[in-house]
Amino acid sequence: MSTTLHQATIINLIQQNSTIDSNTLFAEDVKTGLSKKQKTLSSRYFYDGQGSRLFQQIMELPEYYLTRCEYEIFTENKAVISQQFAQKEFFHLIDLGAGDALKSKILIKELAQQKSAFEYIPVDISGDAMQTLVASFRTEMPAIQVQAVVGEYFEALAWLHENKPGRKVIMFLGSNIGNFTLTESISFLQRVRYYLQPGDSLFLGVDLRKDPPTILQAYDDAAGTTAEFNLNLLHRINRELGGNFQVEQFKHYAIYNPLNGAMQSFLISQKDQDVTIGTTGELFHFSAWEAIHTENSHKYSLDGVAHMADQSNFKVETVYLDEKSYFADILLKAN
Ligand code: AVJ
Repeated sequence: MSTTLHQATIINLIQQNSTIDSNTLFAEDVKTGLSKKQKTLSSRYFYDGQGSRLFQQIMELPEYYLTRCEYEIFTENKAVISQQFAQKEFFHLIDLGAGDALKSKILIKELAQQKSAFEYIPVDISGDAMQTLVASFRTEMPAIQVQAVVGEYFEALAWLHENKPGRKVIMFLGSNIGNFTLTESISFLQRVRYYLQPGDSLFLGVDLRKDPPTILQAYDDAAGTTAEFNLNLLHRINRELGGNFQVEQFKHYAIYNPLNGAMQSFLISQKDQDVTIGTTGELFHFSAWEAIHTENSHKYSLDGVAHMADQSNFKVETVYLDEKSYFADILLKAN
């Protein structure tokens, strides 16, 4: 649905029937993950309505430094970053997983002040988030051209490839790349690179390696919000797939491995128990203290990022750091 009355419009790439499809996909992924010898559930399923609200709370926790560090980088460097983005010609500023776009708006305001010619294209799987974002642009910055896209990252990039030719700057912020394994993140970067021309850019946010307890506490906060966020995955299975998880019989557990920078989260069964999933009729057994692996949040070295860039045909142009060097936003140029 789009209208000429506004500069800010939304396109929905998710098919009408997708509630059924996405539920089936969720059920299948749950079945596959819980059937494994080492049980897993994908972190991509954290973000239902409740999970998204809990993640908003996580971003405000004193222990969760990531968001504040990236906000600092944007605030301190907005003039230079905007100049690097803008160059001469018109460009598309694509924000993968935009959410509330709190950090992106800092740059957008700066770009507008510098009178840059650009269109802002936030991409998110949450239609609600994109409605809210578009509405906020209509009131806060009505002059900015905004084309929100509701869909999966590569579905959106394929649509943009067809419909929005021209120079592109893609942002992938918040260390969202950290949920991928090293192999997955290189193939992600290669797929992103496919949609870019030489000279186009990728602005990548990554959480850096640091004193292990600092990292660990960010994923095991004192208030228990991260535990609630992790356990919500079981509540979601109960709600959407008719599961009968006794959620209080599971506990959140987080470890950091300084050898490979893998911050890992688990849900641990505190007793011997069976769980059935109503929609598929599947039964899963949990031994006492058996773990479900639910998330990786990788931490990087700058050399590691340079290696990933190398493997995906990007060149590291500029590295922006916060004062403590906890987090980096890295401008990569497509070769
Ligand atoms: C949204 C993937 C960047 O890994 O830090 C926060 C999600 N998980 N606390 C992260 C998350 C637990 C977050 N990302």
